[in-house]
Amino acid sequence: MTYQGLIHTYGHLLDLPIHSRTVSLLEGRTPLIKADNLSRQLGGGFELFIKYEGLNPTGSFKDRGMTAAVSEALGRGVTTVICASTGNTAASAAAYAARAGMKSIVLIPQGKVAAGKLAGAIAYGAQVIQIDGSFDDALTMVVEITNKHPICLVNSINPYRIEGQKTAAFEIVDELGSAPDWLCLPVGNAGNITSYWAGFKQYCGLKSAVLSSLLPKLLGVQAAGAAPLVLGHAVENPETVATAIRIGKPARGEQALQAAEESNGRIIAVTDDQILDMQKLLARLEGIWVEPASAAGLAGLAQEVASGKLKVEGKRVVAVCTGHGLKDPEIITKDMQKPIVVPPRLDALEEIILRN
Ligand code: AN7
Repeated sequence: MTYQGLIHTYGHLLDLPIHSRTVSLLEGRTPLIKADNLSRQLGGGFELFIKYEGLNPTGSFKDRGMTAAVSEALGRGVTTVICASTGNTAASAAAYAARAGMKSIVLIPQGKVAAGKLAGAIAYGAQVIQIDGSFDDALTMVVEITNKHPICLVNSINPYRIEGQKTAAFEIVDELGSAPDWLCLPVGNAGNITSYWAGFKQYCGLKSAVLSSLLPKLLGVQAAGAAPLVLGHAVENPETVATAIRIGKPARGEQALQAAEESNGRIIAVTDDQILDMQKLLARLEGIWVEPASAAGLAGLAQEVASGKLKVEGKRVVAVCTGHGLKDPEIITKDMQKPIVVPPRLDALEEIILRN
């Protein structure tokens, strides 16, 4: 049968009201790619898989939650949705709202959103408003405005976002036959780690009574300049090259900490250099180009394995790569030398490519 999207596939496992009217772009069913070259580079002896969420319709995992949130909103007669965003939520909300015939408004931190995300939000017809402040300021504003006006909030405070995003855990279990030993992923506003944990608990619980032995340990990874869950307090001026996770007061921070603890995992931080090095390594060893934030989970894994704090020998590890590299091309092109120019003659080409 042809694929009909996440709500069609997993709707019976999601807590969505019956008034929901499905809005789908056939999101989900993203590949789980075995990454043997990278596993070897990290010392080997374990199975590493990349859950490539950048292959969702708008280029990030946000589409999983957005199909659920917008479907619920449409069925309730909502005409306008709003979100604060570091970029990916904005593009996703705008696309699903467009498909549902709704208006979308997105608030973004001024100058801190990657080009592909901003362009997406505009292309899908959102009203884009820059806030002279942080993501956290923008989130406070959208919460306040939706308390006052009949506009639907589609940030991950919206419970249906979490329901939709649980489906990534379901897919991983379906594909592997059981949960992996470790799941590593970036943490920003902490909706995704919350969703994965809820998803694994629900789906593995269906399959066996001895739940705890079947659940993965969670390794949540923040950027060092935006690591409130590692520091134990909000960060007023978060800074990181991984703008997607440039968040100082995660809305679901408490739940994220609880999920990590319950799973016997943890939340750690990595530097911007570690993130960019991993972005490059993944692209060059595996042909998988992700945006910087999406490399954070793997950068955290590499750090823990190298320091001996995480023993991966014989284990199965899934790294969630949340967004596509095309979202943020400038990170790659800003420091690079312009490609060489040659005249349109074979001898000139030969001279260049055979030189060394
Ligand atoms: C690529 O779009 O918060 O911990 O406003 O875009 O669930 O917030 C994006 C977050 C990881 C963190 N990777 O997920 C937004 C936004 C990418 C992201 C995260 C984001 P959460």
